[in-house]
Amino acid sequence: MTTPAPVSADAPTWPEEFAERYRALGYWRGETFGALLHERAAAHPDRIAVVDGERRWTYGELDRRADRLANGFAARGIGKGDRVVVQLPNVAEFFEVIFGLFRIGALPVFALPAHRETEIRYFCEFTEAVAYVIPDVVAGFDHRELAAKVQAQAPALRDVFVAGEPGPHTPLTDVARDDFVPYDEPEPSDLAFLQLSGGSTGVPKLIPRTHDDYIYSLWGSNEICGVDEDSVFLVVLPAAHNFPLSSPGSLGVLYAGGRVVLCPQPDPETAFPVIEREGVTITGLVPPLALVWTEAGPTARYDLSSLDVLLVGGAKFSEEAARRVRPALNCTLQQVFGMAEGLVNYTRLDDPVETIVATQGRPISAHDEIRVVDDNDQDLEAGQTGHLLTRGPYTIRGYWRAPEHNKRSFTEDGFYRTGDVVRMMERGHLVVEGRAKDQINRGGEKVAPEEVENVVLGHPAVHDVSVVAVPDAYLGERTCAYVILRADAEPLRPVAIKKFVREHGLAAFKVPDRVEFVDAFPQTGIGKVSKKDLRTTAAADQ
Ligand code: AMP
Ligand code: DBH
Repeated sequence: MTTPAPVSADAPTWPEEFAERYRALGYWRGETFGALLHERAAAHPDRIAVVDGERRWTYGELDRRADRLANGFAARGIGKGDRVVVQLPNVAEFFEVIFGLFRIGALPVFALPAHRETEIRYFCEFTEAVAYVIPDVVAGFDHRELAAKVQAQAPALRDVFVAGEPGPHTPLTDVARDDFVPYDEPEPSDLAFLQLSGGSTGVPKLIPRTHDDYIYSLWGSNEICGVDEDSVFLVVLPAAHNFPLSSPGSLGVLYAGGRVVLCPQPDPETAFPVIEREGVTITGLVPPLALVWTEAGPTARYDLSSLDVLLVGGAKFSEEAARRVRPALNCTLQQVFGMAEGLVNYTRLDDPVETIVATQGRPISAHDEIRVVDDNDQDLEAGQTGHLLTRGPYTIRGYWRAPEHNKRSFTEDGFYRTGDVVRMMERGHLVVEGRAKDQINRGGEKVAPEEVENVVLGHPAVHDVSVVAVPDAYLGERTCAYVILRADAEPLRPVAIKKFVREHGLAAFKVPDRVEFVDAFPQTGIGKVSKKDLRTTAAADQ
């Protein structure tokens, strides 16, 4: 078993005075995920916790399953602080796996189902993951083949566990054991998992979250979103994403003793009958999906009357679209502006309609510190538009193993530079006005241009490339790659670049939507590529 390095070596944590304050204020309750599932299962063993199609697991069953996996993981030498990449779609196994890992203090690394070889290899190598948990085949893609390739390149990766037909790997069902295998339990202040950042740099950043801080964001969200033991939450977005996981998400609902229902696909034809059948009361969507649901709502053949609250976030939801939610779906809209790094803002259920449709909400906590600053980090007058900096009881103080990047992404006194440009309204609500970070928000799916550029540059015919956002009515933004070919290269078609990116093994949402060949890039005064001018050209050429 590996001995984990102290947390402080991997990521900066809260200075002791802040930690003490957050405990004294009652935000950090000294709970761990493993222990809280035990408690809920003891209090109401027969209540349903997770529904996946015909499968219905009670709290008792989820708890037993997590225990059996914890024993099995421990028996295979997985222990406290070890990293395990978890890439599962919206299936019940996701919960037994993560609670099994939480219990032994091993850290799930939350990959998304869309991630492919490049991302997975990076997560496995960078985190020195000892195991990787996958489904068998999803939408025609065989995750077992990808796992075999990655395993050949990541020396630390001992095990691949499969929820389904295992192929050459180990079936998850073989891991579970009834006999107790001793393990070291985590402390509430220990890391619980590594979440992913949408990022703006060449490689994704890993976000270290502790039991204490994340659990606060859960019960804090529950209070604001009205989640209690009668809540039925539909997981429409990928379960591992921070939004459906924690805002208030599946984990918030499990904390409250409610019911989590997994939706395999996000379209109304799939989701609406599940809402009717399970009496779903609350769910969360990204703006493009919210548009599709609002269009389908009025003529739906299903009874959606159980739905009380629709959370929309991940990208800016236009005021116009926001106004349509209640008439179409007869539920309360709650805008949510959050980030896996921490800070989450919600409009309140009893806010005036104008606030609900025209702002992205205010922070969970009275102790979320918000600063809106100019380019020189000087605080602006109330109501002015500027960069959002934040610090608080559930916002990280640094990314995992990224000391250089942390110097840029955090101020000396620990504020996270969100990269978002906001304006604060009188009662503390934030309006997202734009973005300073080099990131493209494709309907809630974040694309770091630099990561895609690095891949395109590997094409033998490419001299240079610049990836920018193009406005899009449906997704908000799409991606456009401007490519300069080598002087001696044969002409290429755009599809060749797209194919190259896909074959390189990047998630499909990162493949450029549009590719334009140019002879040169517009330049800024000092000769840098002017992404601003490229964006203007891209928008005009649509
Ligand atoms: P990540 O850091 O990858 O978790 O992505 C979080 C980012 O998504 C935020 O910093 C914002 O740029 C964006 N975002 C999330 N929710 C909203 C929202 N409701 N409106 C506008 N942008 C949002
Ligand atoms: O976009 C996000 O990352 C996000 C959006 C809403 C998030 O992490 C969250 C709520 O918690």
